[in-house]
Amino acid sequence: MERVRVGVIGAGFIGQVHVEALRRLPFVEVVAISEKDEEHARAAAASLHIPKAYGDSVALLRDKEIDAVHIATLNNLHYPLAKKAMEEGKHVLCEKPLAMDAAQGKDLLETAGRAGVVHAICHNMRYYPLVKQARSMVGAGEVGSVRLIHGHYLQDWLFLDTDYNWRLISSIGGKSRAIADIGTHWMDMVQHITGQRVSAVYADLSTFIPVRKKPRGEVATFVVQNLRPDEYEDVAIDTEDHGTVLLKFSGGAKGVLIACQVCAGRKNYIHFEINGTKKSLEWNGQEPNTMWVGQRGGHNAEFIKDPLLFGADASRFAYVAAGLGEGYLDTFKSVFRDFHSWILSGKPMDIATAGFPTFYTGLCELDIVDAVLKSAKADRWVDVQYSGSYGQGYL
Ligand code: SOE
Repeated sequence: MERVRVGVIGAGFIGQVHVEALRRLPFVEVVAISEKDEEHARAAAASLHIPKAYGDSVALLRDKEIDAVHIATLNNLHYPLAKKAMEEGKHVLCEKPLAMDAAQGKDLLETAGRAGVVHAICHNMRYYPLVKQARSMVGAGEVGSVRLIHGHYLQDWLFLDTDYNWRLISSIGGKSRAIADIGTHWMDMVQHITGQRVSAVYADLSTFIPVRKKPRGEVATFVVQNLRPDEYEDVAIDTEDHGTVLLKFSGGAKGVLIACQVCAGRKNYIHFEINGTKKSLEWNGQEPNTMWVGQRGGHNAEFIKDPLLFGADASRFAYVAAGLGEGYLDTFKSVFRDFHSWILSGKPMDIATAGFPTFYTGLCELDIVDAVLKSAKADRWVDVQYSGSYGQGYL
């Protein structure tokens, strides 16, 4: 195989991000795109200059010219499309969350094993260069043993009751929203940095806006519409706007995550602070090219993203020199580079050494979300029951 030929399913906000990032990899070719019907598929293929358009995603999956597919659809389509894709022998990269619950996630992981395909979940946040550097510093012992892991993922795109999106509806987005949609990004990122797994949770979830105004027409992610009152219908919301989750980790660290999609002024504020027995690290995704390094008995420091100063295992995730900013879109290039390089290598899939987030990572995140929902309902600590058996390999 000289190049990986890719089909992208879904041309919404994130589907277009996938196409753009794939086009930045010289050994990948985007040959097809699919959408919910012929008209939308042709419009997407025309505007993105992609040779083939499919109004039926299963037809795309049957296209023999395609080696790998990216699933960038509504969450409730992830499971059936990923399963069908693997049955057609396609390698699969799926957007998060992997499926609607851990049972579906486990079935996808087992199907991938039987099909012998390469599989990945798009937890891109772990690919920010300074996040990789934080992992390198923790791994090298510079931070000491990690005591506390805390932070947020805050947004405001669902702040108003007229803000509407498919993620609000549990039958499409899944039983959990704030935690599954953005909280899992944070949890994947901090587990990746520290090598510690979430072992128990105590969650408090809130739906601050129980009834929302759904526009009668089409709605896209991060798009605001100002309509007349009669152009809306009231919809009861059954998913959380907010989650505060106390955390225990496998290496003894403690922590807390606040994930919320109705925080005025916070756009995509993913933030962590890690306090160890030697140093502390703090970083946020809205200013991704600097990291604060705190220490006792010395000056604190501001670490500017600089591949020349990075650990050997982190420098390949920075594409340009210090002072030249790298951001959200670059993280997709990096996770896709790892996934498609593995496909190109022809190596059999190996979850423990893949180095990129796999379906097993996605399954572990679903196990955590299941524990969060159980804890919020029971109002007590719940141990995470991991349903896969690959140990720590995914972190
Ligand atoms: C909406 O919250 C969303 O698009 C998430 O679904 C993405 O995973 C995140 O990267 C940006 O925000």
